[in-house]
Amino acid sequence: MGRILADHSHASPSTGQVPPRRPHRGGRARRTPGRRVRLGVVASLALTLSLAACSSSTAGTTAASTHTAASTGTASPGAASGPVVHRQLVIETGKADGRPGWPRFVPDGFTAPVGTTIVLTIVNHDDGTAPLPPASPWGQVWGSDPTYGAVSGGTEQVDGKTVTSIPNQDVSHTFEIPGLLLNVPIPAASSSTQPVTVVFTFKVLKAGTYQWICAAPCGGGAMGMGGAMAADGWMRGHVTFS
Ligand SMILES: [Cu+2]
Repeated sequence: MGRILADHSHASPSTGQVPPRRPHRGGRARRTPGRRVRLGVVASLALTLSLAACSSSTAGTTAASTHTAASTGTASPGAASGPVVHRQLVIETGKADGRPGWPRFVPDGFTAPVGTTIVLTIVNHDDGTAPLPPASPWGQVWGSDPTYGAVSGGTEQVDGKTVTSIPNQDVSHTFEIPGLLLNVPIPAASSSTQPVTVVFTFKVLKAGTYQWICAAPCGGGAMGMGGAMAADGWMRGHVTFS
């Protein structure tokens, strides 16, 4: 497993406290330099650490279908009432592009209407983990704080199962929008040929263009924050709500 530094992070959402926006990334997780951990070999020697990647070449798409959901009759602010749009992101591994160690989200962003229920599907083909520090809150699903402009139920579905968090050591990537205090943790695929699908439903109340980032140290370099983590179009990009 990678060596990990203490996370200079915020209070857990379970405390009920509203943490400030995340600190600069340099103060976050640290893992074994430039290496990712393959599932199934975690107990092996450190030399087994490798830049995990799969060979899938599945192209990402942004679905744009819109429909109106039937009224649920619930008062939940994240309930799928009113117009619904679907968006999809695919996490490819570097092997798909001949660049090991450069996983990326495809496409690297999307647009959606403000106030519309957004059903975001993220298909992860990466079977490697990039463990978060044990105290990191970014293994949890975030997105239910309207003061930040986003609301949802604080849950996601992983291959159809509803969860509120992913164990930090099992996180492969996250889709996080710091400006909206929104975070979608994504576990590793079970294999290079068996992707995992995460579905997150949310609604953005504040129009604007926001940067999204991956909170997991899945890139290269000593801190795992280089390479794909430091380049737009790979592990960070922008989304626009208008
Ligand atoms: Cu990542």
